[in-house]
Amino acid sequence: MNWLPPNGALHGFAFDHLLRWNLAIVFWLFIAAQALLLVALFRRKSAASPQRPIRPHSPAARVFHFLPLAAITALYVWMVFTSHKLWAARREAANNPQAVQVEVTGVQFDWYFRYPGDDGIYGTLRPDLVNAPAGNPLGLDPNDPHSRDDIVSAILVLPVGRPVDLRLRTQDVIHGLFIPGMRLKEDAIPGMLGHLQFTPTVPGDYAILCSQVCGLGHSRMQARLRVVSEADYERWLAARERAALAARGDTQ
Ligand SMILES: [Cu+2]
Repeated sequence: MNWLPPNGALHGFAFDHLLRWNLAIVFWLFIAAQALLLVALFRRKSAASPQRPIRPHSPAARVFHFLPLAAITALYVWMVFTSHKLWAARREAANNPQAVQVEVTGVQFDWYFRYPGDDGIYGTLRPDLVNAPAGNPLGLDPNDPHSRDDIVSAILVLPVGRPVDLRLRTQDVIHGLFIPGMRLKEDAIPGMLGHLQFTPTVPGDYAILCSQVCGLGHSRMQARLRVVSEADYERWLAARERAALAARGDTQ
């Protein structure tokens, strides 16, 4: 039974493996708990007859009762540590200079993706300049030289096989960046910058959703991730860069 969407990320195999283990463990624990409940129910019924009064538990029985509890505790501790390792690897900023830098902004009800351009530095954003109909949905400051080459896109394009560092922010309420095909899910919190690191390994198109109910248009807050070859990525980036500079009246 495979009901997970196709995986396109390097860490996805470990993620799916852990998810299946966790589901299998809780499934069998559930079955065992229900079976024990039924056994106890029927045994109590027959044991509690007036001829056979219920005996207090012996010390040996107490130890026997403690053992399954200790086993389950150990199991849950193992589940916490293994999943935390995987979780932390996606979020601890590693400052990898090879990583493709993209800033993701959630806005009711769109996702915007900003590439820092040739200088590799994100330009200043000013909330008072935010104006989506005029082509400046993030409020790029035209007076900041670092903003000049920034590229703002409605689609996330990434090269295959290269590590990616997503910087996550929101312009209004809490949004949840959810890319099922990349096994990524992280909230964008007002006033905070989040980080997500991963490596796409399979070219193709992937859905980007919002996993937090962020308002009336929440269900249509969707975007696309397109994973392409390194050459196609460079071509796309150069074309967008030229378009961005032309739009800002700068042809350098
Ligand atoms: Cu949202």
